[in-house]
Amino acid sequence: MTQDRIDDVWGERTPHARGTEWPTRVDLHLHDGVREEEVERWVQSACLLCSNGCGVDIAVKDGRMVGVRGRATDRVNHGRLGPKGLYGSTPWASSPDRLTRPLVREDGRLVETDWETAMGRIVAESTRLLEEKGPLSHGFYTSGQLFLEEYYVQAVVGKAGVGTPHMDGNTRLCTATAAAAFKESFGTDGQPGAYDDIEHCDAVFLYGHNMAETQTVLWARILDRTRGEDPPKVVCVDPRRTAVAEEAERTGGVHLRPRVGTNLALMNALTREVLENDWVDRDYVEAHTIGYDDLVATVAPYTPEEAERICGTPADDVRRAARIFGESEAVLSTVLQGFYQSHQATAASVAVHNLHLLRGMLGRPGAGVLQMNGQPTAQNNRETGADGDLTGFRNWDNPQHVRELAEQWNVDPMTIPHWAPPTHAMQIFSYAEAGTIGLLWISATNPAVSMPESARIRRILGGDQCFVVVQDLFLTETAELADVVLPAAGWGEKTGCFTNVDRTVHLSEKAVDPPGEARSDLDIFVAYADAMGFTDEDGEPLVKWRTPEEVFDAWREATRGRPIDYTGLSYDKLRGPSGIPWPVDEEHPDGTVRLYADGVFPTQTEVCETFGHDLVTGAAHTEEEHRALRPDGRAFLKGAPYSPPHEEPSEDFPLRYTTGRTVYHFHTRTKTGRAKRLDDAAPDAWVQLCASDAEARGVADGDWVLVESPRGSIEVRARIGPVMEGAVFAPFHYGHWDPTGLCPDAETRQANELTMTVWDPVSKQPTFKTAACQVTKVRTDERRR
Ligand SMILES: Nc1nc2c(c(=O)[nH]1)N[C@H]1C(S)=C(S)[C@@H](COP(=O)(O)OP(=O)(O)OC[C@H]3O[C@@H](n4cnc5c(=O)[nH]c(N)nc54)[C@H](O)[C@@H]3O)O[C@H]1N2
Ligand SMILES: Nc1nc2c(c(=O)[nH]1)N[C@H]1C(S)=C(S)[C@@H](COP(=O)(O)OP(=O)(O)OC[C@H]3O[C@@H](n4cnc5c(=O)[nH]c(N)nc54)[C@H](O)[C@@H]3O)O[C@H]1N2
Ligand code: SF4
Ligand SMILES: [Mo]
Repeated sequence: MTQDRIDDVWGERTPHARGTEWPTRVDLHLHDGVREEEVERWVQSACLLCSNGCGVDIAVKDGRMVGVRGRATDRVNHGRLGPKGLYGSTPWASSPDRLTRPLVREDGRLVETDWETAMGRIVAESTRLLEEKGPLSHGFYTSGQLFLEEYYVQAVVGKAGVGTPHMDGNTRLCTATAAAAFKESFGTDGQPGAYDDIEHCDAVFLYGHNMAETQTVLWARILDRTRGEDPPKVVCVDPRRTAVAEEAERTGGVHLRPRVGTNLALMNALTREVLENDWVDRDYVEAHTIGYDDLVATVAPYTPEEAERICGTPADDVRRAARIFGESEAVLSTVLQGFYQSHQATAASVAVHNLHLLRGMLGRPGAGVLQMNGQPTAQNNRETGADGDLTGFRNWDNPQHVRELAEQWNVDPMTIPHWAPPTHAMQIFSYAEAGTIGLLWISATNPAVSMPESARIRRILGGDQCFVVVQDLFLTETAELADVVLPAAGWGEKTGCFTNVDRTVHLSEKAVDPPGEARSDLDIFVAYADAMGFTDEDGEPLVKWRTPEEVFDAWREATRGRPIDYTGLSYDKLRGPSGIPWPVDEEHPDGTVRLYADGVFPTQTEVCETFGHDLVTGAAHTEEEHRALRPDGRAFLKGAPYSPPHEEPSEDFPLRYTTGRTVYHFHTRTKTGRAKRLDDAAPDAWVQLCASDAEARGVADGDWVLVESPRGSIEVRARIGPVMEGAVFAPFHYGHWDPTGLCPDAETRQANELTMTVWDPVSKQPTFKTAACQVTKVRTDERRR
């Protein structure tokens, strides 16, 4: 049976009562013309098109992936799949424009070559730069979409082979704030809550998270509660009236509409209300937290009326939302890009932790926080340290942690960069711009479309000051600018593990061979390490592993005794009916559903992943300062005053520009743009503005408009919709790649032409959700003429 997940995004309801199990519903889709009985093999995996991590089986026929089926037994999705998972998981793989051979730049043009030539050029450039300039000449910019094993090898190669601190992922654009917020509040990264909390909560708060479009299966899970007996109330914090906001209104919850860029003022007001009404679990706060008095003082000025003045959100709505939080027994909070990609990102996300700590709502059924991830494997990048962090949630500022890794890898601790914080992605691009990074290796990400201020990024990638390697499935907007392009094997064409938002680890098995000469990212990084001759202290190869499973087994050892313990997991164990949530060790052989059930947090000075930061300035605290606070397993309550965004509306740019997603596309569309059903559903870019802002500009629905910011402009169609007055929303999926060739303005539609190069002081996550813009009508929609 094939479902329609284009018009019916969440599928049919399977409502159920609080505390009962989420029913199973199996979703299946096969390519046109393929019947179920023709499928030769079903291969175990999990969906790679968002962080939800739905369990799937891949259908194989004649050596090709021909569809997917949700895994009924998986704890994450109980069989369900959403539109991207169903229709977008497999068609790209057999697309005729896959990269099948390496490319190198000759006389300004990219030409096909063999692996020896392509890798030879990289190794020659790398060797020359290491000899002439040392390790700081190298930068690695990776992904949230590779497998755990691939990141781990990349981390080892970067840290112990090359020895560069310039390593990060597009996770910086994605979930750096989730990691930073966990570290500031709880000591290390690691998701406290679990999806199962949906079955037990009596309220769900979604902060800057359009879950209905971005984790559709998780949203279906919430709908099955809100449409069942004893439903939870939903509270939505979003300047747009999304499907989440509608559900908030329907369930008697609240839709809080903060002005774009004012989250922290709203959070401070919610916190103040909880304190004022004494909805505080005093015993919990006393036993398990520090920082209460400072927090009380910080939020004191933020009355609901003050929030209304700053955020434009009615004071009574703030009161109602705070009451729901204060009077519920079990609240589940989810946080995502409306918070993470705004200025003051870490402070606003930490404020969500504060609310839960004040109410003692962590670690028990229904009471949990999900600082969401976005990309399917963002978590693993953070775990392995391919984002620059020290592997296994270790602290780069703790010499003992560095020694542990050096022992693990059998290298001198001094080869592992730890003299300064790891370089974040935005800084890596600045170094590449200046040419101090002379070799930038980009894997599984398309920064020419996804990084802020596109014109600048194109200049950096296309210039002569830096040698750019791009490893991808397709000749993306980024690959077009590279010096060497390496053809990679994708999901289903290689084996590896990855971990979703609620720490559930899945094994994804190879189903088919990659096309042509494409190789797995793991094989490519191993080949580079071998060719460079990186060795350990005994002169043995630094990277000793050849198969994903060998890497996984080595990785397990690197996590032993850390909060993220994988030692009880193995490929065999992961071949069971469901993914398994870490930590998995001798004490918890079947995994751990919730962290911090005992109220003990990994904040001890010897254990924590960071000594903490000032949330306003980002200034790092020292070990001595941390020790003096004696956190000793207690969580930090941390507050910060609100400050306005970097760019406020002005006479020339009177509107607030914010960006995000649509349900039918994943990022720069390299997969979903090659799935006909999805591409047909959303073939071209647009901006959303409200009726009054449109009317003031003489703009009707469907008209072509020019959207300008101080950094650039785009020409797209206008959609009039329920976005807050004064705000303009643009999806960021559309670069100049235009699969149908039907989009008249494909060259001028990229949302990031307008965004700015600024970032949060703590997480260093760039700000995609605040800028100023103007909208003017260009021409009437030709379809209406
Ligand atoms: N369909 C689809 N699903 C995806 C993805 C995709 O590309 N497409 N990508 C995946 C990835 S990597 C990620 S990171 C997630 C992202 O998932 P989300 O964070 O849910 O998606 P966004 O659309 O980026 O932003 C969420 C909401 O933030 C709101 N917002 C904008 N400005 C503000 C503000 O100032 N304050 C508040 N409170 N809200 C604001 C927007 O109106 C938007 O509805 O989605 C994942 N899932
Ligand atoms: N304005 C604005 N900009 C944003 C955002 C926003 O909300 N607004 N969101 C940001 C966020 S949260 C994210 S996550 C980023 C996403 O931005 P990108 O990371 O640029 O997005 P993708 O299009 O997913 O790029 C992944 C690339 O990896 C390739 N790929 C897939 N699988 C593999 C593999 O196994 N191996 C290799 N080598 N390549 C592979 C794909 O073909 C694709 O080119 O965008 C960010 N940019
Ligand atoms: S919710 Fe995410 S993981 Fe699940 S099917 Fe949809 S895209 Fe895939
Ligand atoms: Mo993301």
